[in-house]
Amino acid sequence: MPAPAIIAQPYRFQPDIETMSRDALSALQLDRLRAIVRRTYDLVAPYRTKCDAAGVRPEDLRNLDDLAAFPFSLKSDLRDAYPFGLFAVPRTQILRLHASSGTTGRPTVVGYTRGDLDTWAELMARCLATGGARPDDLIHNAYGYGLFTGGLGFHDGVARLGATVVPASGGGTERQIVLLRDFAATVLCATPSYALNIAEVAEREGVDLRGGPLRLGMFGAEPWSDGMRAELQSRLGIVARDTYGLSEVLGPGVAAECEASNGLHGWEDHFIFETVDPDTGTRRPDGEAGELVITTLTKEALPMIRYRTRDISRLERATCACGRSHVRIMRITGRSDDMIILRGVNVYPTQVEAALVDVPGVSPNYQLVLETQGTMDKMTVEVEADPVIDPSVYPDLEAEIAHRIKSLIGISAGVLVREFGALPRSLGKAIRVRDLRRKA
Ligand code: DLL
Repeated sequence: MPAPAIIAQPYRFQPDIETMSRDALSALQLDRLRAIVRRTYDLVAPYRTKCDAAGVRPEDLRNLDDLAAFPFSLKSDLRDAYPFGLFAVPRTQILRLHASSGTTGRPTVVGYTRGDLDTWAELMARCLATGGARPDDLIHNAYGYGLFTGGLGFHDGVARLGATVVPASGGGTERQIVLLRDFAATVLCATPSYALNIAEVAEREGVDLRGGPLRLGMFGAEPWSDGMRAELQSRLGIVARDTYGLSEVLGPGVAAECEASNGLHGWEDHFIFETVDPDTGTRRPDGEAGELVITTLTKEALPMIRYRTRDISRLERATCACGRSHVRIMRITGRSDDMIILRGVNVYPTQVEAALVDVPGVSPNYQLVLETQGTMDKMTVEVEADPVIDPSVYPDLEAEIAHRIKSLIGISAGVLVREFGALPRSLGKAIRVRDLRRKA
């Protein structure tokens, strides 16, 4: 008898779950949703108050659509309950705390039980494998370790995958490059802006990462454009994949891009994803852009029902070419908070990034400077020239960039080309906007 043909299957961390039928997923979601809403209502007083004010009770949840009647959870709920007021378990059952500082006010504190840490590691391993990482990889983790969820979130995921982790954290870029080269890393985990910093420093130090074993980048934690993806792929000699998450519902590990590179699979056995109109809060149909709203289905310490992420995306529910059935969250355009309204036109920093990165002679280091001019807002795009460009050419570059921004986005922006190295380098999440506008 001939030997059975070996069919090469793409590696999946949890194949049965990742390809579960939509019906089975929905049934699982409804069971878990009813249980978590019940628990949160019973154990988290601020949530109970909100439900009572909205006139809804856990027993009103008969099908998944009934969730639309339940109140949203907001970042301000976490701030108001600072530090532990939304926890559904006693502090003694919390094994780890993380926090994000944000730009204003008190930090947002999140907590994890043993069970939560276990789920997180599993989902992170699933994301890494979905992006293309394998147990035999050597994974250099340049997400910041500490209160930020990126470093330790990826760290535990690599351990669960069974690969080798290098806990590099952010910063000390010259040393990171030595480690990447000497340990022969195959996967780099970092924010895209820090990965660009690594690429630049490697080029400056004469270390060729492109020709080595590095083959995959697992990037996320900030918005980035497809142009930036192309830049990172060619400068580092890798495939660049997008991963998404936020501390309030887990940390990294919520969604990851697969080999089909057509949106990020959001793990529906642990979350429900909706999109809503950012102004009115009404649900948007799948396929239409809106604010992403996430409900956790299994979180023990900090359950979140209908959390408003402020992130703008759209959802696609058709089964992906990779065979995974879980919803696809299309690339996040940006946060509604980061949207700039310039003379009536809505602009996200990533749109400007997309217009910039293809212009020969400029590097993708940029900042948008907002100022008040009379009664109007003015935006100046500051961008760096490549080191080899003679300053006499800067005015031509400025004119070309202004023209591209006008034709691609429809706004008139000032452009200032600066010499290479003039703008700050990212060690984690890049600061893309300097807002100098007078506050009313
Ligand atoms: O940034 C978690 C994370 C770490 C995700 C590492 C991916 C990789 P926070 O610090 O709470 O958590 O920030 C969450 O970052 O609401 C988005 O606005 C933004 N963000 C995260 N991933 C992406 C992405 C982590 N892939 C906030 N694309 C989110 C665009 C992203 N924005």
